[in-house]
Amino acid sequence: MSAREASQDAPWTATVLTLFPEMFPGPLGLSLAGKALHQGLWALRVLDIRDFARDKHRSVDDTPLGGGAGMVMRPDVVDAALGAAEAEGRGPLIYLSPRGRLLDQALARELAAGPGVILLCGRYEGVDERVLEAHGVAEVSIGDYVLSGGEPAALVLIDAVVRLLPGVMGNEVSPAEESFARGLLEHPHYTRPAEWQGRTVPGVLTSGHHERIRRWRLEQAERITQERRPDLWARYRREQDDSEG
Ligand code: 4FV
Repeated sequence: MSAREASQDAPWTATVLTLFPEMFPGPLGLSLAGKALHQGLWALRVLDIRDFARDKHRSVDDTPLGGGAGMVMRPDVVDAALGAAEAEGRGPLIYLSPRGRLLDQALARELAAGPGVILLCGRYEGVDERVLEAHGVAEVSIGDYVLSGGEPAALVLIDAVVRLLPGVMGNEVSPAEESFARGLLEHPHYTRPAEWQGRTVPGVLTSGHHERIRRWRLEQAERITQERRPDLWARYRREQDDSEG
């Protein structure tokens, strides 16, 4: 079997470059993602960036040119690590950073449709710009706030993608995925007991009338999206208008 054939039926693979390999798989080793990992429905490779340090002090960072606080990860060390990852990894090269494209359900679906991802986790103030340019690294952000490292963002991205992989969530599409697939926030959820602390559940949910239940849930998802995320609501309306032509 050729390398190409071997790679073809290899599972979706996350290759992670980090200074804290012990952070992985972490939460991805438990629950849905953990079970899927042990079933081989996806694979995780973790490379320690410090293993690519050259000097006897195994230093991976240096002071920022132009002055300023903090440290910057060295281009030569990150370059060597990226080279190794590209040799064995699969999928797009992604640097987790607040400058990146915001991770959303559409991007998670896009990445799940590919062979995997190679994730570069920064620390300190970040990585020397030249090595990002040299490798054409894409940037992805999980939100407009500053983390102490890219690792938590890598865990979030992998979790959002792995649950979309075939066989991971079984064939039932989760309501959450369904809502976001429609570009809406989720409708409220209820379970037994039907009365809790004097609080009842909307009658339609115990009516057994599936079409009414489906309509009620859509109305709720639309109402909540309009109230809480006018940006998503505007996009949803636009897509509706487009689909109605
Ligand atoms: C981040 C985010 C993030 C910036 C400097 C790591 C930190 C440090 N990554 N979405 N927000 N990264 O804050 O992805 O190196």
